[in-house]
Amino acid sequence: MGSSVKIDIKTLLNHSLAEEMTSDVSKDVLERRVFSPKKISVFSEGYTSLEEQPHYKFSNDKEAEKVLPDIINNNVQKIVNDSEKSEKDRKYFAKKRNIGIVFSGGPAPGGHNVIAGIFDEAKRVNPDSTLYGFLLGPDGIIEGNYIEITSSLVDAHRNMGGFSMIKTGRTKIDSKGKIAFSKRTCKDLKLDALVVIGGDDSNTNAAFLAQEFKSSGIQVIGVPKTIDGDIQVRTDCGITLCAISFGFHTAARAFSQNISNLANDSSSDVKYWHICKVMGRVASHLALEGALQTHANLTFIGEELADYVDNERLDKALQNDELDYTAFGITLRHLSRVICDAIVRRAACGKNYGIMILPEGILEFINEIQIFIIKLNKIIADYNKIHDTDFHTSFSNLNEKLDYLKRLTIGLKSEGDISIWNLRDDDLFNQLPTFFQEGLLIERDTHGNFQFSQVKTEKIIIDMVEEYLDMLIENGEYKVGIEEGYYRTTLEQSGLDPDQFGKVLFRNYGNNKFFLVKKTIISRKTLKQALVLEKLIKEDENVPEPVTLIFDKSAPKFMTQLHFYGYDGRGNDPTLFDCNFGYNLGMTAFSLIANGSTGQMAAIKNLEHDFEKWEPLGVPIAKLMHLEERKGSLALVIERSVVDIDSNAFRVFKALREEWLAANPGKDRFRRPGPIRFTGKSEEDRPITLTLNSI
Ligand code: FBP
Repeated sequence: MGSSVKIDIKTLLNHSLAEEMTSDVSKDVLERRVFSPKKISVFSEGYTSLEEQPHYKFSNDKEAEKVLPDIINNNVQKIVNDSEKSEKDRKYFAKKRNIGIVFSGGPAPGGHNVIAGIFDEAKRVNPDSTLYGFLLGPDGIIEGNYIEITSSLVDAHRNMGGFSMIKTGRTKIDSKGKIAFSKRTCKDLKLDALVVIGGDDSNTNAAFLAQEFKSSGIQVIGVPKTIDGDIQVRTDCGITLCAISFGFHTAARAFSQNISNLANDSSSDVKYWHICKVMGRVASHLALEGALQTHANLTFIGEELADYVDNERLDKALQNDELDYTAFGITLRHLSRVICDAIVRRAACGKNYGIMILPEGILEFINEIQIFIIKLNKIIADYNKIHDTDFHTSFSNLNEKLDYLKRLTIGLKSEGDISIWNLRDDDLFNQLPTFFQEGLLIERDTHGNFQFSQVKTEKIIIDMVEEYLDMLIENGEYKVGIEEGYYRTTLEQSGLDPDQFGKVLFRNYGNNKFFLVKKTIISRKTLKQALVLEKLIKEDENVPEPVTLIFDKSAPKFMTQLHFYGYDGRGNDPTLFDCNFGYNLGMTAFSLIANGSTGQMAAIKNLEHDFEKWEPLGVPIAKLMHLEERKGSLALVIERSVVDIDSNAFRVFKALREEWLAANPGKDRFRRPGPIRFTGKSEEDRPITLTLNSI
C-alpha cells in the first residue's frame, strides 16, 4: 500500500458507496419488491362469482364420505367476473373480514406472493379487513401465536422466496385437543376464514379443519404448495384441473442451473462423475424436469424402476413352468449394474466423467428397500400403540433398535406384537451399512412420511457401484478408450510404430475411433508380459514410455462428487412463473372466501398453456382423498401424483436418454438452462414437463 493514507473505518462505513455495497437489500431484491405479477383477467376489477362445475367428476372415497360429510359434496367451482351481482351478494363479497393465513410444511418459492394476492384482493375489496399470519406453521394456530400482516410486511416480501414472513412448521392438527385449541384461536381472532398454504398432508388437514369449523362458520381454504410437484388435480376422466403446485418450477430451475454448472465443470476437467440427488420425496417430478432442463447423462425416474421386470429371470423360471416373483421390480444390485454399464460405455469413448441425477425417493421404488420401509413403519407404529412411549425415545441408539428387531425374530417380543420381522429380514438388514440402517430407522415425520431427505441414498447406491466397478476393472471390462489420433501421435513422436503396438495393446485396434486396451492387460506387469510375448520388447527391457503413458490413461479411476439439491432450491427466489402462479392462487383463495366457499383448494387450470388461458378454480379437497398407509395404519389423505410413465414428458425423456448419455465418440449433449432471470426475455414461461404434456 506504500505511503497512501488509510481512510478511517467509521468514515469508510459511512461512505455512500460502502453503504450501498453492504446493504442487506440488493438491487435484485429492490427490483423484485416493486414488480407486479400479472393478474388473471377475472381479478382485474369488481366482483367475482363462482360457477359450479358438476361435470368435473371424482369418485368419492367411502371413508371420506363418512368423515367429511359437510364438504364431500362440494363441486369444482370456476371463478368468473360478475358485474351483475345482487346488492346483497355484493355486500357479502365486500364485507369486512378477518382472515388467518398459515404456511405448512417445507418452504416453496412463490408462497409470499400467495399472501400478497390474498392481501391485495382483501384490501381492495374492503380496506378494513385484517389479515393475520400464524407463526411457525400450524403451531401458531394451536398456540395462538400470530402477527397482523401489514402492507409494509407484504411489500417487503413481494416476489421473494422462502416463507420467512411468518415462517413454517410441520405440526399436524390431528388430535381433539389440537383442534379445540385451534378453534379457540380462530374464534378469539373472530376469523371469517383460514387459508392453509401447504402440501398434500396440509391440504388434507385443511379438509378436516373445514369439516370441524363448518358449524362455527369459519371457512377453510387450501392452497397447493410444494416443490415436489406431487399435488396435481385430475378428474376421473383425466382432465387436468391443476397441473402442478407452486414452487416446483423454481426449485427445478435452481437445481438445474447448479447441475448444468457441474456439467460444464465436469466436461472441462473430465475426471469426476457428479452424483446429484434431488429432492422430491417419493415422486420423481423434479428429477424428470432436471433431466429435461440439463440433459444430464444419466437420470433415474423412480416410477419407471417400479415397473421393471427382469425378463431373463422370468423366462428362465417359465422354462420350468414356474413364476419367479422376484423378477418383478428392481433390486439395488441390479440398479447399480445399470449405472455401471452406462459408466463403462461412456468411459470406452474416452468420457470417464459425467452427470447423474437420482431422485431422493428412489429407494421407495426399489422392492427390497420398500419392504423394509413398510415393515419398519408398521413395527414402530405397533410399538407406539402398545407401549405408552415412543419407539425412538425407548431405543435411542442404533444398537438398541437393532436389538429390538432381533428380539422380534426370536420370540422375545411382548404379548400382542406382530412379528412381521423375520430372520431373513434381520439378516438382510444387518448386511446394510450402519449409516443406511440408521436412515431406515429414522423417525417418521408428523404425517407419518418416511424422511427421504435424511437418508444418504446416493451413498448407498454409489458404494455398490464402486464395488462392482472394481470388479469390472479387475476383469478388464472397465477401460478408458484412447482416441486414435492421440495414440498415433504419441507413439510416432517417439519413433514407435503405432500399428505394431496397437495390435498387441488393443482389442478393437483399427476399427474404432476409441481403442480399448485388451481385457487381459490390467496392470503394468501384464502390459509388459503382453509386449514380451509378442516380441515387441525383450524380458530385460522396459516398456517404452509412450506405451506406459497410453496404458495409464486407459486405466480408469472412478472419482465421484456427491451433491444434494433440495434446501437451496426450496429457498430460491421464485421464477416469473411462480411469482404469477402464487399471486393468482392468492387472489383465487380470496375469491373463494368472498363467495362463501369452504373445504376447497385454490387451483389454476391451464397452467400448461399461455397465461391468457389460465382459469382460477376451487377444487373440493375431500374428493381428492383416499386411504393410504401412514404410521402403520390406513389414513385418509390426498392422493399424491407421481410421474406418469405414459406422459409425453416421460416418453420424450425416455426417447432421448440414450443421446444424452452420449456413450459415443460425439459431443456431450448438455443443455444450459441458465440462471433464473427475473427480467429479460430468456426466462421460460413454465416447466418443460408441463409444456411437453400439453402437446
Ligand atoms: P413439502 O411436502 O412440505 O412441500 O416438503 C417438500 C420437501 O422439500 C421434500 O422434497 C423433502 O423430502 C422434505 O420436504 C424435506 O423435509 P424437511 O424440511 O423436514 O427436511
